[in-house]
Amino acid sequence: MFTELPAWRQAAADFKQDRKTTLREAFQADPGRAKAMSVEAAGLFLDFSKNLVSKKTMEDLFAVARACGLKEQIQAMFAGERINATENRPVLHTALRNRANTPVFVDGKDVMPEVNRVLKRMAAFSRKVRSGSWKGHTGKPIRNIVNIGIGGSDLGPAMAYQALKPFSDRKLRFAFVSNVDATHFAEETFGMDPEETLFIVASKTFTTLETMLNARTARAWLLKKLKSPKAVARHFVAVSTNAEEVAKFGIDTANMFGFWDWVGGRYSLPSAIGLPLMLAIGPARFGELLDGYHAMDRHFAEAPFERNMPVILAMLGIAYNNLAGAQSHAVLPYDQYLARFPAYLQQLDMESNGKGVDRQGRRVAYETGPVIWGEPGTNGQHAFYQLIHQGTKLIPADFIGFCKSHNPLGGHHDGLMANFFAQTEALAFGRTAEEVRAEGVPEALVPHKTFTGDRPTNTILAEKLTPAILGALVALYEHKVFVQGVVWNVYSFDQWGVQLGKALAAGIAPELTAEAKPRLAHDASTNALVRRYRKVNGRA
Ligand code: G6Q
Repeated sequence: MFTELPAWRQAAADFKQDRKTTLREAFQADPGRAKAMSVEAAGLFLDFSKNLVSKKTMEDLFAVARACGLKEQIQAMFAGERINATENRPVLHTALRNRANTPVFVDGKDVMPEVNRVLKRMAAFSRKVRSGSWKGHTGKPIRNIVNIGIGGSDLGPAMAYQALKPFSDRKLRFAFVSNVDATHFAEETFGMDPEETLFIVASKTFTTLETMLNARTARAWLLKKLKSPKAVARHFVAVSTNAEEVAKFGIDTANMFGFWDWVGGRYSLPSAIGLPLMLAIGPARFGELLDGYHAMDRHFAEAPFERNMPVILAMLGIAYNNLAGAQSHAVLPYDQYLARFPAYLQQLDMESNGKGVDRQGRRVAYETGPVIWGEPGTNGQHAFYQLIHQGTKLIPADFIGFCKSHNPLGGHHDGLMANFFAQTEALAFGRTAEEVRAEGVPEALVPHKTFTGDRPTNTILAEKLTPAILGALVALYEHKVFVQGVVWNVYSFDQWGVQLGKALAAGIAPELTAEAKPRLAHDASTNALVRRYRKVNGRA
């Protein structure tokens, strides 16, 4: 257990000591603090100096990482060892963007030729659709592309499509349908012409209830207008690891883009799951995204922990989580294109490290993954930042911003970034009662207008939001999550919690629709709710 390591005890003692010093004092005492506590990698600049830690505590935390065998575990992941032990699988999303093309072996077989082959097929298909040479059943080019998938088969491409919109072909309209609520399908496809619409059914297993139901609805929607079942071949492609189920659904496996069981759903954006993104931004830009991922992968694998961005973020998060009682972590992108980034990170982080037993199957005696949340700035400032500034909870936050905007209109970007810099400054240094008084504020209001400061933030700054920068950013968080999983000794690459919901819903579904009154054997609450639903729908 990491909590029993001498290095951890040292970190705990030093961190306690650090917290007696305010950030104002820490910055005053060390003019070199900002420089010393900043790193640069893969086009990202990270300033972590506004954290409640001294350089000594950081050293302790790196010693904890070392004592947990982090170096060896990083190597094991990149080398394709079966580190996803509960599913007996390697974890090789890094192979998907291994631009150096060095061999990566799974069971003695190099996976790179297959990875490259699928990328080539995706590129060829994307070129056809983008150029208009891929025609629909009635000979019209494709104008609408609808991705049907959920969780890992939705959040990545949906987030990245939005993030990289300035690079996308604006003649194509993209939609992402995930929810089993038919409203999602109905609203997203509203006004689309089936003759010009291509569906991508994205599902690793090709058995997920929501996705299969949406895919069947999509097929019916298409055939209602196009009549002939032959149309399906021109309007449906699949992204999956399960060729058998794809064929059963009626999609020609020639129109299937594969990936592998060593790609976790929430890590699958750089696999064929990224097909809608490639269709939007084109194969070359998609390649740049992979380059960005790869640059961060190499940084993570090679940089010493002291300069290693994912390791730094991970160990800071662990300090707040396990030594300061922080329950959540905010991600605040100052870029409207990254509006879905917090939601994407919610899955990445919470599904990976939201675990309550360790790798030995014992209930953990310490806190694991935090609640991840956030919204783009400046919107959040006018909503929930109040609590971050003056509330009683400690909420470490990542501020993500860019020096240049894709939409340099008027003074918007400078205005945005002024807020970006001002917020972390205010959070760190606050406003003392004396400062408030000096402004002539009446005494009764002084406590209300005082800001304690010492609210920790990381600032991640890049030149501009490009495909490569997005790749680096996603990889940064993937590896941060990995490091934390190592220290917390949990399995970050399974998600048994998702399976329970899938199984329970499958049991209740027939009870809702049965003609005859079903024998309900749930608890009293669930039984009553099911009965009420049946009654309102006119069922016995
Ligand atoms: C991700 C999870 C989960 C998964 C969805 C969709 O890591 O496993 O979010 O991606 O349940 O699964 P399919 O791709 O198999 O439909």
